[in-house]
Amino acid sequence: MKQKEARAFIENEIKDFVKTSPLNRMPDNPEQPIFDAPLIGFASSEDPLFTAYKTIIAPAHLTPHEALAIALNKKPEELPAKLSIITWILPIAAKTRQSNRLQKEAPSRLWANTRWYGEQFNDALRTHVVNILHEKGYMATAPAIQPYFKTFTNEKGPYSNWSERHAAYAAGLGTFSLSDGFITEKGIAHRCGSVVTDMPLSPSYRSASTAFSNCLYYADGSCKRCVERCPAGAITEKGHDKIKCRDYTYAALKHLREEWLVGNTGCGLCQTKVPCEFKNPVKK
Ligand code: B12
Ligand code: SF4
Ligand code: SF4
Repeated sequence: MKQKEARAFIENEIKDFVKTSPLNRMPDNPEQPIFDAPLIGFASSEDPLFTAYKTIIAPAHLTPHEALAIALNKKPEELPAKLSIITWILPIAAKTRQSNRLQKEAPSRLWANTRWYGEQFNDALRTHVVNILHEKGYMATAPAIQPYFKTFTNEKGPYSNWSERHAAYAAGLGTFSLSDGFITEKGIAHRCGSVVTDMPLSPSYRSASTAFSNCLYYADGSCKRCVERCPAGAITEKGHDKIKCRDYTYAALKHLREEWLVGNTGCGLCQTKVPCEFKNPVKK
């Protein structure tokens, strides 16, 4: 398969799965999708960013070669020199975003369902992409659902050994922001995922001039709407305090997890009722 055809094949498979999977539906309303049509991008393991992430994130952050090698019980040098990273953005449906705009202290029920059931769908999509690559005879892994996937804590707060947003940044799908969220052409209210494979796929073009250029605050010092939206006081002009955010979402919202029977409600008030909610606010 030529690289252009291979990209189209992967894109169609992901779009189709998002459109047709019964898991991409709210549990109490099968008519209501959790996520809209995805954005899809491709990155190359040859991109020096993946080594830079060992400094930008932490030494424990895996390169694509490490992530695939551990999954296959091989050494990184036993794999082909060039690997591809497939990444996707799942924009959160309008009805859910609108319900969260009304919230001031805690997420809406639809947002919490998106965090919990939407991530189960995202896991199913990761598995689906790995399976179709295996069927075509390629190696593949979704690092975020591997047993080796871990979340650590340092003085700045939690981080993981495979950051989905940093993979999406490498694939040109968006940039980071004052609130820490990842702003794409479909905005900041989304969930994302990725797969590493040896299928040859040409990388997408990364047009952003910096890792923060889609955020109005970094573009011209304006906006800061996410600062006002955060009930935990976790966002300031200095950025996002991950410890305050984590403590708020886990400790202060415990009663909602119990009431709604979900393992995590998320929060996302900083991702709704803000200019970057469903579009790139810097784009003219
Ligand atoms: C740990 C974790 C958390 C922690 C810490 C979040 C964090 N910012 O790291 C806590 C519990 C606080 C958290 C909260 C939330 N989370 Co969370 N979380 C994760 C997890 C599991 C790992 C994140 C990670 O490894 N981060 C690594 C650290 C270092 O990243 P960072 O601090 O954001 O990175 C900064 C630096 O790298 C910096 N930087 C500095 N210099 C440079 C230079 C370059 C070149 C680059 C590229 C970057 C860069 O830019 C970044 C932004 O400041 C991911 C899932 C995954 N496996 O990726 C989800 C994930 C990040 N969470 C997600 C979501 C949605 C949330 C919440 C909205 C909760 C909810 N569902 O309602 C909040 C939002 C918090 C916020 N304001 O961003 C989504 C993010 C999607 C998005 N729209 O951005 C993810 C990707 C899950 C998913 N599969 O979709 N989360
Ligand atoms: S609300 Fe404004 S300042 Fe905050 S992340 Fe979005 S664009 Fe940036
Ligand atoms: S930074 Fe954390 S606590 Fe604050 S609004 Fe965003 S998700 Fe909620």
